[in-house]
Formats: sequence, structure tokens, C-alpha cells
Amino acid sequence: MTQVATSPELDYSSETYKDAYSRINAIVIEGEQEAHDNYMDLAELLPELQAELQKLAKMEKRHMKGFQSCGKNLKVTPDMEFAKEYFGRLHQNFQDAMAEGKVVTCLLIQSLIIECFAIAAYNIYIPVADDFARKITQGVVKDEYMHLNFGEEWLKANFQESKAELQEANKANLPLVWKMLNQVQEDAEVLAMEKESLVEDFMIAYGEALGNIGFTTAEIMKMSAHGLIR
Ligand code: Y39
Ligand code: FE
Ligand code: FE
Ligand code: FE
Repeated sequence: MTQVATSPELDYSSETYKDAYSRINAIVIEGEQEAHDNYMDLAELLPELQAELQKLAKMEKRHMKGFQSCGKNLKVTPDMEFAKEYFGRLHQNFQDAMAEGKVVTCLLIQSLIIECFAIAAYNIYIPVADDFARKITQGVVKDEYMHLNFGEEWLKANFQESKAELQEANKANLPLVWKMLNQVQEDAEVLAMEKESLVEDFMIAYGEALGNIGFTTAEIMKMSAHGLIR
């Protein structure tokens, strides 16, 4: 939000930039792959929405390929081992919920938390990206709003019976996003992405989503605060 529109001091071919990019790019590639897998899993939990969910999964696969080409363009090898570890706990929580058939928790993790994380990160990245990556990311972020909207619509239509599970899943998963943001803060700064802007954009998108689903302002504030504790 408070970010400058251009960063002429960024040297996309410097070793410092490429080293940080090898982790951030890997996180994004791994995130898109896992988003694909998550929507394929959700298609099993919601057979009546199978076609739509498979379409979302396909978009995530396309995003992954786009970001792989961004790394190649900068001659960076993504550190996929780091990225797998990075998503480990969130991934496990999704898997556990999936095994129990907890569709509400799965939707909160993928379609609300992870999509809002993507929306914040991509919006903050676009003004400071290289020309090639900027074009790719602009195309991707439009899709992410559609994915977030999918989750919002389903949860809004099933709000009363989902409410308690949403609050519980929020409590268990929002703190993980905080840890994840802290963990990449330094690498993000090398790319001229400020942590404060990431947090701000994430909370705006997430709070708005909770409001659209049906939570009151007081409930949203309570749920947001739970992210900061623990
Ligand atoms: O739905 C999606 O496409 C989500 C998988 C993508 C999330 C990517 C997470 C980006 C975090 C980057 C952190 C940069 C500071
Ligand atoms: Fe995506
Ligand atoms: Fe997405
Ligand atoms: Fe700074």
C-alpha cells in the first residue's frame, strides 16, 4: 500500500537477488502445486462441484508453470526442498481435514487463507517485479480473486452450519501464516516486498472475505486477533 511504484535500485541479475528469489520463487511454485492438489481433493469432497473445482485446479497448474518460467528467465534454480518444508504444517492440516471429510476446514485453509496469502504477495510483488514476471503475475492474481470468491460463495451459502468449524480452523491455521510471513521476511525485503505491506494486504483481503461470508465486525476482529496470539 505504501510501496513505491518503481525500484530502480533492484538488480535482478545480482547474486543477492537471485539467492532470495530461489526461495521465494520455490515457495510460489510449491504453493501453486499444492493449490492444484487441494482443489483436486476438494473435488472429491464436493462431487456436485467437481467440474468447477477441476477447472480451478487446472488454473493452479498453469500458475505453477508461469512461475517456473519466471525463475528460468532470471536463471534461478528454485529451492524446492525449502519450499516443501515451508508449507509442511499447513499442508498437513489440510490433509488431516481432508481425511476427516471436513470440507469447511479445507475451504478455509485453501480458498480463504492461502488465496488471501497469494493475493497479498502477488499484489505487493507486481510493482517491483521484473517485466517478464510482472506480466505473468498480473494474469495470475486475477485468477486468485476468482478462487477466493469460490470459497466465499460456498461458505456464505452454508454459513450457519459452518460457523463454529470456521472459527476453530481459523484459530488453528492463521498463526501458521504469521510464522510463514516472518520466515520469509528477509528474502521478501531483498525483492523490495515489505512485510508490513504483506500483512496489511493479507488482513484486508481476509477480513473482507470473512465479512462477505457473514461474520460480524466483532467476530472478524476476534478471529484476526487469534492469528497474532500463539
Ligand atoms: O491459490 C494459490 O494459487 C496459492 C498457492 C498460491 C500461494 C502462493 C504463496 C505465496 C507466498 C509468497 C510469500 C512471499 C513473501
Ligand atoms: Fe494460483
Ligand atoms: Fe489460487
Ligand atoms: Fe525494510
